[in-house]
Amino acid sequence: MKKILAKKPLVALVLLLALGGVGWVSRTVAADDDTRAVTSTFKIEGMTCGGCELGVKMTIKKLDGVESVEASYEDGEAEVVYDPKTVTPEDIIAAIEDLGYSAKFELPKHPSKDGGAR
Ligand SMILES: [Cu+2]
Repeated sequence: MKKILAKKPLVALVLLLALGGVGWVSRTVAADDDTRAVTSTFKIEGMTCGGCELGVKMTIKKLDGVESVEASYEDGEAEVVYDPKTVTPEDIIAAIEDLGYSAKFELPKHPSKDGGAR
């Protein structure tokens, strides 16, 4: 009796992990299909130290649809990877301006090879 009880949760766990793995794979594939993350550079004026940089980074990262952010106060810019269907460059600029910096969207020099014309 004790043995069966001990075995069952293990089976359930293995099953759960297997199902979870399959779910994860299909979700990842689906995400590749219908989300197009883009990378944009924003020119930011007013950042003077690593604290500013961090503040900008954290603020942008909190926005829905933002995948990752790199900010540099020395370069006065932030590079943001985001899903344009969820968040727009305008939203990102507004968030930066809310912090008291001025920001503008820098048009990509090289249009992405797929979807550039859309
Ligand atoms: Cu600062």
